[in-house]
Amino acid sequence: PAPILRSDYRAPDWQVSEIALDFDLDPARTVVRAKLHVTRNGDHDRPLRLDGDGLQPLSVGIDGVAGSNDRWRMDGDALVVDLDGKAHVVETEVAIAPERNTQLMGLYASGGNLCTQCEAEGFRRITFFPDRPDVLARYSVRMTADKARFPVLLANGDPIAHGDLEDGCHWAEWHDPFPKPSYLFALVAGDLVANRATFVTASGREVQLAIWVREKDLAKTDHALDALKTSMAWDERVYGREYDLDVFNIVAVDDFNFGAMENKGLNIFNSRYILADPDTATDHDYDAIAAVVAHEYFHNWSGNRVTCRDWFQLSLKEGFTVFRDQGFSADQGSAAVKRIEDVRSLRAAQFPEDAGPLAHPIRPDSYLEISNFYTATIYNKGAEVVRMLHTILGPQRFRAGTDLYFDRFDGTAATCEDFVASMEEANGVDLAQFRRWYSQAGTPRVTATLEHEPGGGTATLHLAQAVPPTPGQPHKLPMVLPLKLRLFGGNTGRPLGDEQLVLLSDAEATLRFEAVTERPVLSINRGFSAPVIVDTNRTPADLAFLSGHDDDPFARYEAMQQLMLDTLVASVASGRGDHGAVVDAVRETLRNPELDRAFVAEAVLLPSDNFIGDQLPIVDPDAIFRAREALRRDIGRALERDWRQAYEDTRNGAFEYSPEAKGKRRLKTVALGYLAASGAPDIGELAFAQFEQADNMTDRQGALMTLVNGPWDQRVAALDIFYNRYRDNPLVLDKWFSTQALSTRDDTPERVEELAGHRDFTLANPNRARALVGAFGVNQRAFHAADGRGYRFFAQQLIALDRLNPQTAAKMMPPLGRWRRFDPARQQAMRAALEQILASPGLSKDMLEQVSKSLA
Ligand code: HT7
Ligand code: ZN
Repeated sequence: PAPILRSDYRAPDWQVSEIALDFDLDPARTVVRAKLHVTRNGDHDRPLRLDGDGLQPLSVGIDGVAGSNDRWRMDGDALVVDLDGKAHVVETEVAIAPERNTQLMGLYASGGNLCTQCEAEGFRRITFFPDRPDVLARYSVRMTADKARFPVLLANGDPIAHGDLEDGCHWAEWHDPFPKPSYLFALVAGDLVANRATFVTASGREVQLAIWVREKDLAKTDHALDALKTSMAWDERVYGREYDLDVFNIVAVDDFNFGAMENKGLNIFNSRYILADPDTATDHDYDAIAAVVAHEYFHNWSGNRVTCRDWFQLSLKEGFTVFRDQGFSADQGSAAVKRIEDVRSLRAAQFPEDAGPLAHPIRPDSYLEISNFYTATIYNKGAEVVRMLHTILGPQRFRAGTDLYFDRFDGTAATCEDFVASMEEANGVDLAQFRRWYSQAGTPRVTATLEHEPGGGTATLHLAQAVPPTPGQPHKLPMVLPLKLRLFGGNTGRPLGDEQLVLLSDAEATLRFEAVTERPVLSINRGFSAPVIVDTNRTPADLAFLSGHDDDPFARYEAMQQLMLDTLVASVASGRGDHGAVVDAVRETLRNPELDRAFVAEAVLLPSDNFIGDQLPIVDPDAIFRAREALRRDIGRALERDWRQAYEDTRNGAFEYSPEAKGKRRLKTVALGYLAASGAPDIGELAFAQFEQADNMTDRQGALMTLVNGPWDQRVAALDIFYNRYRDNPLVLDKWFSTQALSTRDDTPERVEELAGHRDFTLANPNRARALVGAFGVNQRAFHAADGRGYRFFAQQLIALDRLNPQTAAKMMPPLGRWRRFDPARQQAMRAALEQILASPGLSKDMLEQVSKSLA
């Protein structure tokens, strides 16, 4: 298949002002009738081309005349209609089978209910339509279904009317007054109950909120509903954005390719991001639920009211909305810890993507399959780019820019360029060079060298930047890098001057600091002000000093991470490690009573195996594991009393979901992990007791993880107890699978193969597939087992999954594509696995793109 190019964009030939959809809903055979009011866009004689995917028209009508077959034809999957006037009405009828839809795109069945997923190109699996985001239409929807089976019928917008029919069926009509692209269309038919609330907007509009789930899950929806109300108020306060319909519905489904979907007025969620109670959801789950509820809600403005002109502009809505949800979460608890978590996930997912065969700019130039571009680069690096604008402009000017953007582009399909131009125009600034962030892929690397003559009064900071080559982009130009920095006196610990924001825009720059009378220590990229890698000439002593004294919590965390990383990289190379500096720094942080427990837990955690591997020219998973375990053991042993103390101090009373209680639980799990690493003989028992006595999932899963990574016999009992207790709860059963797939034990590859044959394992449910196969792919040591069995297993699973659900399969593939980073034997085995996937019959376009780019 030929790639789609950004440079080929052309405005649509036809616009659709209105569409009326009529669904006769049945899982086996749903009939869809669509009536489109189309108008010719510009002066041309091209026919109307309606996208379809696997559809056959049962009938086509033009301007009320049925069956005029000489005026339409199929061109591949598309329906092409010859029209001679300026405006016409085109009617189509198709039949689809939701229960056979394993791709989970279009209209499909989940848990006995029917729901839709249309982003990016799923609407064309429901009806013929110009399925592109710059065609905005007003939608009216009528649904008819068996009333006993599907008592609830929901669609976008506001409910208009409903009624019963004589044959046991009922119907409902919905109308969405806001013109929208087809990717925001949604309907749900099901046996559902609602948790309801009312929200009154700043201008006094009363909005009926409802979260729809199956009856058994109703008690688990309060947290999501609270998060929704908090998000609505936050968007009014921080961005001046109000909700605009009378109802806002959320539906949770168990089978979903992604986290959630922002369909206008009818968000559809993976149940994982809605359902929570203390017994089944961890603190991390609770936080993720609030973040995803907020994210989807915020899309009502950044995505729905202002949408994207084409899919190359995806980061316009996703990067901006992630930035918005990160701001929301930061305001709900510790902003510093939130920033640390966000940077940790950027480094875990986006940095490797930017350094590998699938690297792309946040505004890509081409794609084969757009679903492959819902990436950490588009989302998380996209958010970092928006954050840099916020940093450079400051909060007020940034807000002036977003106000202008929302006002000017409301009701339209915009581009990344429109967003940047709004920032420029609202603030009278020139962002010409900044635009390179949209076009250049790769993580910039900054070298910062601080020099100071002992006894002299001047310090000099040399900064240099380089953006590495990425596929299709061998040469790069310098970027604009907003670097927050500050100097501290290495003897007194005093700050030497204020924090500065330096905009590094040339390849090199030199800064001078006067009146520096003591040896300065550099704190740089504070708050992770630019998404870059920074190499400095700081000594281990400098890093240890900053880890205890920097006044920027992120920089403090970062100094500790760098110290740990430098130590680990040195021990991977030499096979031996000098762990004293890290142990001392961890002790100091752990014993500091001023620090928030959540921060301490993040700061003392070692970098992951994967992140250590990312620092090395050739990844040796076993050497990395050994070095990391040795450091963990030494930190555990040297500070055993401190860990026991921290563990005791963080024992809390009854479960409470507050930032403080969460911080304590986090530190408790980290302390237990270090105690386990210390080799202390009682840890199996301690962990098992925590596992059994826990009144919440964070503590229970924390203990299970410790047991599953270790040698203790209690591991087997705990896994059995966990399984039997939660076998009917799919979300918790996912944790049972993923905890084992992430285990650091030697026998993990065998165990994972065994689990793939477990009666509860299925590739048909994306959460389950991700829990086992996806988690295994990021378990560096197990996945890269020297005998290559991890690769063979992974390839087999991906091939099988690709037949069912290409999107989910293709998204899990990247760990296999990083073969260039490994030794020749692993390279060969990984390539063989990729070739095997490529040769499998009927491979999807999704997988073809990922695998062939990875082999290129
Ligand atoms: N905008 C939504 C993207 C999405 C999606 C993409 C491809 C396939 C399935 C999907 N489900 C949802 C989610 C979001 O970013 O808010
Ligand atoms: Zn989004």
